[in-house]
Amino acid sequence: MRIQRSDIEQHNHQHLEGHRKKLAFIADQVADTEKIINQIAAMQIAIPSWALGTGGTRFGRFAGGGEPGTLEQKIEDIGLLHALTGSSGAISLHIPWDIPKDATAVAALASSFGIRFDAVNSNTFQDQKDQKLSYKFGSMQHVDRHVRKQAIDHNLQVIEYGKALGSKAITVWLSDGSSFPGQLDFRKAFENTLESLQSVYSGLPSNWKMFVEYKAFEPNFYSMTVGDWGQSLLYAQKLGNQAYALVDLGHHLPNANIEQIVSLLLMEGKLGGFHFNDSKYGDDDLTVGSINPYQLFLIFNELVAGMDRTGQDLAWMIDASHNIKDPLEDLLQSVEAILVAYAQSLILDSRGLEQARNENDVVRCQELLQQAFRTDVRPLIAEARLKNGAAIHPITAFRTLECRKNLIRERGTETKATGL
Ligand code: PSV
Ligand code: MN
Repeated sequence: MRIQRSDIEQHNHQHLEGHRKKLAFIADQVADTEKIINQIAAMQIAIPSWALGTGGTRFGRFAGGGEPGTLEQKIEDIGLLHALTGSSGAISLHIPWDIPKDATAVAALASSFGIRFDAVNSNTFQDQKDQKLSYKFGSMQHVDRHVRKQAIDHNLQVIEYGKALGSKAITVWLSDGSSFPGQLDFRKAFENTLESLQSVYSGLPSNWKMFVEYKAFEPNFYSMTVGDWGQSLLYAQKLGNQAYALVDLGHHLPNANIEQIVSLLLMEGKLGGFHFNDSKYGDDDLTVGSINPYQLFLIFNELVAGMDRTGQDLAWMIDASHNIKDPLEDLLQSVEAILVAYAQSLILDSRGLEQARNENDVVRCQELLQQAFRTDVRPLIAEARLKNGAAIHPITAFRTLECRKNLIRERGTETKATGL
């Protein structure tokens, strides 16, 4: 399904008057609204190719119908999201779940929707059909060098797929680790992993980045070989200046201060990218901003402050896939939550905050933060969407245009997207 410009125009026409009133109200309270709206309009968030189908748990999966069965259909779905939001003009591929068979045709299709290819992701956390050696006991950390070699070759192959599509980064997330004490020599596991990553790093094109993503737990439950930001940073520092740590919100132990991690990684010039999601208990893969929007805002404050100071450019991606909502509506909510947190951090009186910090005026610090957090910035985001030719209210438009019904009509009810 392709959304027509006239559909969006009609939707916007219906909501314009209400929108203008709300915008005038916030423009009265916030300085520099024009600049902020432009910054919001420029923000692009990558959609992972594995989040377009219904997610599942190990207990079951309840498919909703009309899911994309091919990479081409996934690109069409992101095209739909991008037409509605104007902020999701990028896709992140997971290999081998989504191998582009004809790279030129796939790239042309994506560009017809205004979509570019973000980081490509490798997968050595599952065994694939016809794969020679198993990753049951790890991949890059493995005691057998043949398994390590297989994992390295896979990552080099992923880079090749990415090159053909115009990607400029590879994200390596390893499920390597151990589930029982005594199972693993931590030091050897680290050294093997580093050596394997070095082999991949040496195959990296000079204008590419490598993101080393960490996770504290799951699928291994005693130790993870890239288990926290310290280990990620250590690998990235040892690899070289094209390597960075990648932070995924759901990959921390409960109550970790993620905003502080972000701040320090940015200080070191070693934060490469971000995976957005939300969680209550673990890596729950919930919609961004659905549980803890204040944390998201605090993280964005650090991102914005750090990027302003260092001019670093980050890769933003949603990494959530759960099992209840329509996956496209879920992604629309996630994109909105990211933009809300971004906009709130842009309206923050950062000079005032600096002054209050220097005066140890803790009360004022909190007042300033919460003033920004409690401002309804949604009209600024809707205005940015208007500028981008997208919809004032994406979810309302998705429903009025009966997007899911159309997708089911085109693809049927018995569809299953590739992914976990
Ligand atoms: C692992 O939990 C992760 O966050 C990694 O980014 C994977 O690539 C992705 O989820 C999909 O399993
Ligand atoms: Mn992730």
